[in-house]
Amino acid sequence: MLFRSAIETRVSHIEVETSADEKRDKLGDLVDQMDNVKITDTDLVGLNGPEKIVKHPLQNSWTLWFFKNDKARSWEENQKPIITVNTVEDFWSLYNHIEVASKLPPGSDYSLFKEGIFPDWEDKRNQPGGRWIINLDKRQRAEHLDNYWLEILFFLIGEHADQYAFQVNGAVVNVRGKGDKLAIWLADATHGDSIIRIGKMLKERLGIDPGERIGFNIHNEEKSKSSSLKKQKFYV
Ligand code: MGP
Repeated sequence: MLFRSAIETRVSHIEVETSADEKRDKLGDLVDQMDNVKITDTDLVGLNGPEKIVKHPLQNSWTLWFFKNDKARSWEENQKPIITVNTVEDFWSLYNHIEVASKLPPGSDYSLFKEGIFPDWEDKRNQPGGRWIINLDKRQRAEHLDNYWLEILFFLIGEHADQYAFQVNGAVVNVRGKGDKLAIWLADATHGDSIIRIGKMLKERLGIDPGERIGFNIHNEEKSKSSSLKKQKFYV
């Protein structure tokens, strides 16, 4: 929250929709609108010389992707990169301009991945990996979805996995009528220690009851097997 006010002094050339309905209708357009958006120092108004705000660099650059469930297109084609950010301020600027996950139409996803990683199982940096999954039932959306997603975003951009941060490729939120899903995607499914550590950190950060179990799926198994045969290799 520290950086919100600083960011709000900026003018952006992204149009901000006003009503929730309008936002929903225009989500497809949002992807197009944001296609060419670059958040730069020129977005700072009237701040020159010593007053100029110094942006706080993130350790990695992160790309936000939006998945729009368009049946006329392939799964891969429905994944659209929105923007890449590499400072705290640009992250907030982006976050403040987009709809929260709970307001997205069912079938949509947001993904935040390290720059250069496509948010799919096939990307060479995802292939050997897997994901920690948090399933929410329908009633949990209002209370948890947006908070959990924001906590996960902080976990990523703040490199909260510390010495295991090399494992963290990205995260996805799936907004679904049947129940939403959140996942943190890790790079290497053979690196048991770091997987368990990250799973525990995730549970703790989200305040998930220690008695509740979450599972880690290996991408290769998810790709090749029907959901009834999916195996979860790790639990915390
Ligand atoms: P989903 O969107 O991850 O979850 O996968 P959803 O909608 O809850 O469905 P469920 O099957 O988990 O209950 C839905 C479908 O999208 C998958 O069955 C795949 O067909 C496709 N899909 C999902 N992912 C993550 C990928 C991916 O990484 N690559 C490709 N090629 N298809 C994917």
